[in-house]
Amino acid sequence: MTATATTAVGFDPRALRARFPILARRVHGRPLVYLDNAATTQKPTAVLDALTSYYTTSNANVHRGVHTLAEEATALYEQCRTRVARFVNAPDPRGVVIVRNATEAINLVARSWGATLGDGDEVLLSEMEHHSNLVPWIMLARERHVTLRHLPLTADGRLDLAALPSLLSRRTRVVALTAMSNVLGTINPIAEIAAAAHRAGAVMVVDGAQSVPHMPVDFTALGADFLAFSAHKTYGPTGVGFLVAKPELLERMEPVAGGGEMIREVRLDWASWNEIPHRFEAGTPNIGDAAAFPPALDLLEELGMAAVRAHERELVGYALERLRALGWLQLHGPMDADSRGGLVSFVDPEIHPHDLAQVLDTYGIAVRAGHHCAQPLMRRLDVAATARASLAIYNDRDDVDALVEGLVAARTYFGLA
Ligand code: C6P
Repeated sequence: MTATATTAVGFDPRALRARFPILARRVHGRPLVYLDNAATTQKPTAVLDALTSYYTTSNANVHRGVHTLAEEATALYEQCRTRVARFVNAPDPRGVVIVRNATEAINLVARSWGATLGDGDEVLLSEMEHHSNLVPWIMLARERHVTLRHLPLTADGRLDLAALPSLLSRRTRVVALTAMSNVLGTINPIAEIAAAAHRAGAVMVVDGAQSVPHMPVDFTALGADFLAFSAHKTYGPTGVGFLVAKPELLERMEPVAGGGEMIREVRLDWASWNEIPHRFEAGTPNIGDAAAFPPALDLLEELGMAAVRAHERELVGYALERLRALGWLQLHGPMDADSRGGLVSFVDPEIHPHDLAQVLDTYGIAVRAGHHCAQPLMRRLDVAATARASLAIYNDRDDVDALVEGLVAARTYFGLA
């Protein structure tokens, strides 16, 4: 075991744990080692308090009342929008649509921007996408006879950029890529690809579900047109996500759901639409969870996203080194910590990933096993499933050591050691 230490960048992950009450719990009589942060992160007390405070002091519907509670609820809800815009350096909070999650954000683009596509138009994706950035486009392709193309991967799990010129053409209307793979950990060169997409006349959709919580993400500097991410993977509540967009693109888009709040005027057989972003937020939104998200952003801003990335970069480098040294694991994705975010997918050739995850759970270690909602990538890697450990601000080398000890113990458990 290594001594607890402040990271080179200046925050102490172990000290941070005191701010996440769930991390004090025990699982099967052992201290919880939570390594499933790519699925969802844990929530700090400040978020839990904000949720309680919203419901105990300010609960009301938004944008619809002149009474004090309604004004407070609206201010809290709109503050979430403003804070998200600031956090990702979006030019204008009017470009931030509050949705349920990253999935809904991408579906909104595929349905609404996608409605401007037709026969012969192309959407460029990649082989490493999560189902959330595949299925909405498959649905679009079925409806509108759009052709889907896919950037292939190199042997070490990066986007094969050599294939880009042959896949990107004047027919390409949308390029939609993950900024960081939830299986390989690969961090993709989005700014470079966005520039190429724009030269071809396409819009750039960025799936930021895994990048926004773990590294500095600058919507403007990336050259993104649309960016999707979820609060629940960013230390915030479930049920809230964001589509960050260039306002001028949203202005040109039709709503995909009709109802209250999204209209300007309604007659019996006719309606006109509200201003952006409200045009895309039909019905009563998830006010409470939106109100509770800014404290999560406060925490990340307090640490600094460059420091968060430096911490996770150091830790994933350590994890790669230790897991590799075991000698029997197949590791997926680039082997250098600079090219990847804080997660590692691995396969023990003798133990099914589900069995491995179950044994690790008996040691209090939470990892995910399965296809990680990336079945085409599993096929490309020629595996049915992987186990995956994913890191966050409150993890340290002790957690990686516990994982390694758990993997050794699993071999003993299955009579392989
Ligand atoms: N991945 C995991 O890997 P939602 O469920 O909408 O909050 O996020 C969807 C999503 C989109 N893109 C990427 C790259 C993702 O990793 C995810 C969610 C989780 O464990 C759940 S499958």
